[in-house]
Amino acid sequence: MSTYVIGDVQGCLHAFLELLDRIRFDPDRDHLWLTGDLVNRGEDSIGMLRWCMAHDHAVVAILGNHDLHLLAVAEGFVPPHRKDTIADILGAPDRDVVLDWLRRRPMVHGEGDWLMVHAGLLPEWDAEQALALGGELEDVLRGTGYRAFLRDMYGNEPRRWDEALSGQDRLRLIANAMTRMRFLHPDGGMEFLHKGPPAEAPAGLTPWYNMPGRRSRNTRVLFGHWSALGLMVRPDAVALDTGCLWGGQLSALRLEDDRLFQVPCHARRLPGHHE
Ligand SMILES: [Mn+2]
Repeated sequence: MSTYVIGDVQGCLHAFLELLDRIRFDPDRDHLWLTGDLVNRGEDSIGMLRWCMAHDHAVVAILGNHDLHLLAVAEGFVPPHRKDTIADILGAPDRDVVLDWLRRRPMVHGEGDWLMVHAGLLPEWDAEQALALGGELEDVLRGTGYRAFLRDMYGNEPRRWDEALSGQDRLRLIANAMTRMRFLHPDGGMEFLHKGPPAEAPAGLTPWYNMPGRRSRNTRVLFGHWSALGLMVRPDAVALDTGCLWGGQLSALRLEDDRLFQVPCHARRLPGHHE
């Protein structure tokens, strides 16, 4: 039995299946962790979701910002973006069952010393608190209040963690940190404008995983979302969005021995976008 974690697929089903072939993935024996953003921008988002549902027993897929965006578009709260490629899902005969499955995915997944989240963790959160906070949002998404959350999900405030936060502000902050964050200001406030590589960041911005005193530093945080960062394998943080969309690679890391597997992607998108 092996456990593989794969970075953001974003509907690139062809590359995903090629990578599974490469690692000789056996759904009866192996486990597959997906860092979120299953859909959007690639050629077959509905195919990716159907594959995950069909292999549910072997797959842990967490929610990313593109997945949450799809749910909000499907509810009619926001229009699709110009570059979205989710029409195949919205028009699918099985759309309701697929979207219902997606809505019930976890925000964060922890096992042993590993913790997987789409974007990152705020420095005040250790693994235990991150799992609890992710659970708060998961309960809402799986319950009757999910439409109210999706309707008010968009926005950058509040930017800093405060245990006293409640209601929609608390949920939006959890969602933003776990699915959108890259950089933090010195006061711990989230920055959402800069999406490029750390080396090109304006002065004063620090990648979330390098924040001094980060309480999750003894946990190996597995994440995606940051294609401009690319592959980063450290004891305390592993970044796996290697820009499949932008003509890069789709990457799998085998957790038992840190062996890396990659396949090239044949993207149809223009280079130079970081999302
Ligand atoms: Mn993302």
